[in-house]
Amino acid sequence: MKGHKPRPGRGCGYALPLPIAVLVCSAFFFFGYYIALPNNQEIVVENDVSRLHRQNFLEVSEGVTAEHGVTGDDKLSIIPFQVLSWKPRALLFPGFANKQQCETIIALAKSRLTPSGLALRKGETADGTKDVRTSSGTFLSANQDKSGTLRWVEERMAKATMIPREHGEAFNVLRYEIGQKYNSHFDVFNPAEYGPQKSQRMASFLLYLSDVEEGGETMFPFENYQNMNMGYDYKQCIGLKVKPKQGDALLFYSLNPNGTFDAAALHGSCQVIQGEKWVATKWIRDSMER
Ligand SMILES: O=C(O)CCC(=O)C(=O)O
Repeated sequence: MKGHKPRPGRGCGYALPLPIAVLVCSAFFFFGYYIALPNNQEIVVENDVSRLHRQNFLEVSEGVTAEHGVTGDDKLSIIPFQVLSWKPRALLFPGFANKQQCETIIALAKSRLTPSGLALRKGETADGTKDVRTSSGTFLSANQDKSGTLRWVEERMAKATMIPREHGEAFNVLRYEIGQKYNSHFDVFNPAEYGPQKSQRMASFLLYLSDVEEGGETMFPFENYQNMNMGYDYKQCIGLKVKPKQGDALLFYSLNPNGTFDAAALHGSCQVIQGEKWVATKWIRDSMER
């Protein structure tokens, strides 16, 4: 062993020709790097929303699932979200659905549109409230959609909210043309104004089916309980504004965790200034009774 010293110019200290030594050392380096990253491809995907947008990459099952109960999933669902507000509790799910899914829903709704209606308070008339909501729309249930897209959206939404899909009303698909809007309102029905209710709309889920060039934001004028004492005009487009983007979904809760109404959940649609807005709304009830 005496005098056994690595010779200069010989990679890794062995008597190998230099190009082979470089090759062998690189192979060891990349092998070591690979095994030092166990199962973390999914973590990279989870953080890469733009890649999720491109691939509509929704579920993975390799090596990252936990033991689950009878009604659980054997796959890991990746549903990225951003908390937009705690007052009201509002979340945005970027890239919830893909372009093709949005266009399938628009195509299904397009030939069935009629002027949007309103639930009337005691003493109100359809004529007296016709400027409150000027969009057109239609109700669609998942079993009217042979492509299965609406069913897919419902199932994914049930996972994101952990509220069973049976609590959802039919989708209300809406189209807003230039100048059209929905004045601010609550989705809950105050029994003092609307009469006795069997259940309440506890949460609302909006899937934006199109981009809008300008305007058409979903607004929350009382976000963080602001603007409540200024004699707010329900037509005004102020507060937290969520810009529609095709495929993104917005979820907000109208009931507080203790079941009381959240005043910060007042919301509406700003008027469309340029372009056209398509959105599919699903109201989620606190019980299956209507
Ligand atoms: O179109 C929107 O952004 C809001 C829709 C809405 O408020 C509703 O359908 O209750």
